[in-house]
This record gives sequence, structure tokens and C-alpha cells, in this order.
Amino acid sequence: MYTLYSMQRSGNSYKVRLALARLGVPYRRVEIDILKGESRTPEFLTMNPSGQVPLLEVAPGRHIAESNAILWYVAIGSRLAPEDRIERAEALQWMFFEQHSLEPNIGDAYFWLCLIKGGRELQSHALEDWMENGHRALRVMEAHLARYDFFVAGHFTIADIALYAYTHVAEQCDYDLAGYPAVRRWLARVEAEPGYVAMDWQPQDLVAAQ
Ligand SMILES: N[C@@H](CCC(=O)N[C@@H](CS)C(=O)NCC(=O)O)C(=O)O
Repeated sequence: MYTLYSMQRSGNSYKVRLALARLGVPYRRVEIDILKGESRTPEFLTMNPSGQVPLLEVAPGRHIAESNAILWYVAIGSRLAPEDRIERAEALQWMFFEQHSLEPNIGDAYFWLCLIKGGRELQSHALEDWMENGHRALRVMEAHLARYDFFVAGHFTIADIALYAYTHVAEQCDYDLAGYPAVRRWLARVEAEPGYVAMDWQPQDLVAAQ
């Protein structure tokens, strides 16, 4: 059985929980509180030198880091991971876009504005850039979703999961989605997918952090 090192309010961790729920794959979840430095202990760094969650143990001593790599690992062989050569490249294209255009802006805004007490004041110098660049990413998504129901392959895939994680919390951290009707319709489509779980959903077998 997989062991997932995850933090409940981490969007990157949520991607993996959402994929595993959709796939119906059972796993042990270890809650890691990054705010208490639990991803920076010597034990954790041995498993993931980046000191970040999510991290998936796929076999004893074999760990995969990076949320979008984990999505590929768990989804290959299912309808969530396109097999067609072009569609696979398109999924990768959107997942790289998520990591360089969406997550560093909306993800950082979410972290500092929603998870860190006093974060707004601490990061006031960065807010303007996060807003400008986050809206730029949302405009790219809006243009695509005005033409297509999902990002790739005409159906729900790991590209949607990757992009959903931080887009669905954007309004909690100052991004007004009123001007993105296609993005809002897509968020609702993702939420209507079978096996959908919300960010605060937890599997039963929680294991205490070591
Ligand atoms: N590119 C990585 C980013 C992972 C990441 O930023 N994780 C955050 C939580 S969302 C973390 O563990 N931060 C703790 C730290 O950097 O000390 C991914 O997609 O998994």
C-alpha cells in the first residue's frame, strides 16, 4: 500500500489525494505540518531532499516527490493519464504551465494569505506580482476553457487535477474569478466528477507523523 506524506491544506498534496480518491486506491496518509518544520527533519530529508510534500512511498525505501510526477505515477494505465502521444504531451504542457505560471503565484498567495498569520503584511511587497502573474495564468486558462470542457483529451485527466488544486482556492486569496466564466464552469465540472473529494476530506487511516 502507498504511504502519502501530505499536508491537509497544501494544494500540491491535495492533487494526489484527489487522484487517489478518483482511482479508488487505498493508502496510508502521514500528515506533515510544514509550518512546524516536519518536512525538514533529517528523517524526512532522507526521503525527499527538497523537504517538501507531497511525497509518495511507492515501495519500501522508494519515494516519488513533485506532485505532478506523482500524478503520472498513480494514474498511468487509467483514463486519467492520456496514452495518445499528442494528448500526453498536451497534458505535460499544462502540468508544466501549472508549475511555472499558476502555482508560484496563486499557490504562494494562498500560502501566505490563508495559512500564515500576518502573511499579508510580511509579503506585501510580493502581492502585486502574484496578482498580476496569477491573473495572466487565469486568462490563459479562460481562453482554453472557453473552447474545451477539460484541458486535454476531451475528458477529465490529471492535467485538470493539477490545475484545479490552486484555482479552486484562488478566491480565498484575493483573486476575483467573476471575470472568468469558463474557468468557473470548469471548476463546477471537476467538482461533479465521480470520486471527487474536497481539500479537507481525509481517508480513515491517518498515521501520526514520525
Ligand atoms: N513543485 C513541488 C512543490 C511542493 C511544495 O511547494 N510543497 C510545499 C507545500 S504545498 C512544502 O512542502 N513546503 C515546505 C517547505 O518548502 O519547507 C510539487 O509540485 O510537489
